[in-house]
Amino acid sequence: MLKLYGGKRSRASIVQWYLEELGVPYEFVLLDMEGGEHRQPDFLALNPMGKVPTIVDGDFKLWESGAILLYLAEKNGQLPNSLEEKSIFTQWVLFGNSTLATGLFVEASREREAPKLLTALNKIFASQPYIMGDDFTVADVAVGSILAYVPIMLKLDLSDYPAVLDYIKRMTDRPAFQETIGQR
Ligand SMILES: N[C@@H](CCC(=O)N[C@@H](CS)C(=O)NCC(=O)O)C(=O)O
Repeated sequence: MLKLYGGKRSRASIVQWYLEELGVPYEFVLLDMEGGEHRQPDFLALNPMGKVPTIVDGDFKLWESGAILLYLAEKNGQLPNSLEEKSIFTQWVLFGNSTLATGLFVEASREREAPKLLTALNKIFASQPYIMGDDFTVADVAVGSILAYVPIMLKLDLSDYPAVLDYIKRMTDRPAFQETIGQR
């Protein structure tokens, strides 16, 4: 069975959310990160960076939440075949993990970046329910998890972005979200 390594409050919940969405069986290996279990040789053999999430699927080891999400999507038949269409999913997953996460969570650039990113996202969600259109996809896990962390972790007023707020509610209402990130 696929093993997902994570800490009590860690980005492993993002991967766990998607595993629940997919209905893929997995074992959650809870590391004692406060006790430094992620810096021990056994775990560093799986991820030399000593970070979670990390998965082990059979003999295959993978880390970085975005790479894991895309792996799971492809393995479970959730990605299109064409290079161009697939790359759009990669674009959104990388956007969520890098541009959006940095723009919202790095204090030094938040004031400058957040309005630009949220305005663009608001425009998208004003005309469609999910990142890729009418269907929930792995792109929503990557982007939706970062947006859903805003009310949990930041005191950022989103009232100028009503479509983003509606989107966050659509994400957080999902049973698989509530069973995972929602438990934080
Ligand atoms: N970009 C990475 C970030 C991974 C990351 O920083 N994880 C944190 C937990 S949320 C961690 O393992 N921190 C332990 C450490 O840095 O020692 C991802 O999305 O997987």
